[in-house]
Amino acid sequence: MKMTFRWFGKEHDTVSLDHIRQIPGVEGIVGALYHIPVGEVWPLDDILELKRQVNEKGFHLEVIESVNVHEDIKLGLPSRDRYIENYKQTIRNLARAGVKVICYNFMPIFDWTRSDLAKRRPDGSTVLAYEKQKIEQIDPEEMIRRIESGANGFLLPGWEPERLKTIKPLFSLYKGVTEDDLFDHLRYFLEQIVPVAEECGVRMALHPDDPPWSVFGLPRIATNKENLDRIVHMVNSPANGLTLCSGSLGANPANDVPDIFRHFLRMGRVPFAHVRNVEIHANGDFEETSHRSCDGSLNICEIMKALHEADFQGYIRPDHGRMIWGEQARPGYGLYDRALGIMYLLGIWDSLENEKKKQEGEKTCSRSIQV
Ligand code: DNO
Repeated sequence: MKMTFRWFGKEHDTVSLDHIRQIPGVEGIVGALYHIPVGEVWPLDDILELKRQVNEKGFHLEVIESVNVHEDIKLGLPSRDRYIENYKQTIRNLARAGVKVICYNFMPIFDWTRSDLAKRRPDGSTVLAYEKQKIEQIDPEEMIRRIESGANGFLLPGWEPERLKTIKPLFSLYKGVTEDDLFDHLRYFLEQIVPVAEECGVRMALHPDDPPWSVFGLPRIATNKENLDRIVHMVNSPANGLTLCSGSLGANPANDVPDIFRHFLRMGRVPFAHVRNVEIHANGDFEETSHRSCDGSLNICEIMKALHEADFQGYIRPDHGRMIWGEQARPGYGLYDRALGIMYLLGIWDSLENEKKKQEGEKTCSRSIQV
């Protein structure tokens, strides 16, 4: 397991690489080029510059989150081919810079969706939260305004203003696009990009939809075990992988997250994992919590156990953290609670490793006695 930390770059993050260096166990930075419009090729020089900054502080840059997919590809428009060619070139450029995993998602128009970016928890921390009723009552444009005004002046990943300017025409383009259409459009995309990823030694890692259900009437497909299974079978290659995100999948209590992890880990399709906790309320609303199992609805210990049992060699990162200790940062992406999250995840991992070593030690011991 290789521990990583998401970083938004010198100009866009309150957290510095020097801060991240002081979190025990972090080996790599999960980065992206935020100045390249969706659909355009990521220039090699810009990637190399990011890599230089990250390497200079002793980290690797082997995971990218995300190379976003142009809406024309998700919509299956004839213009998609040009964007797919660009995507292939971005994969090649990233591979030349040593990138091994590319995280992406296939959610129409919106990335992750929340009704509240700073809901107060009983301990005084604030967290990202989702209330169905609030989402149902607002129109998508109002939603964007709220997200923008609650973002503490930061650009939120997946909510880039230039992409969202086109929201109204996009909604009409999605009218009539069904889940099966979206599966077809994803298949078309994967059939073209996975061979390129294979050739370059890169693994694609689809992020599940967050939350894992339809919002604003738009189709969503990366929502549960069955659909993810359908997706990994569309192109049978280890390069067609998943970013298993416990918090996204776990927002639906029907998703048995440890079971989903075990299933896809057994198949060897999990190059990247996001681990965080959510508290699900009786009416289906949810809010994010600390990473600790007893603070939320997910059994994080069991999820880590699934990774450990599979001898997980991929990349992992703590996911969103609460805003604590007066920190002012991009919602979900402060330093403090994500650092606490890492210590929790590593604590579980280390104790599992310790047990394993003890058992192996005992085995070796008893074997040598028998001999
Ligand atoms: C939110 C993130 C997502 C994720 C993308 C991956 O904080 O988990 O924005 O990066 O969905 O493509």
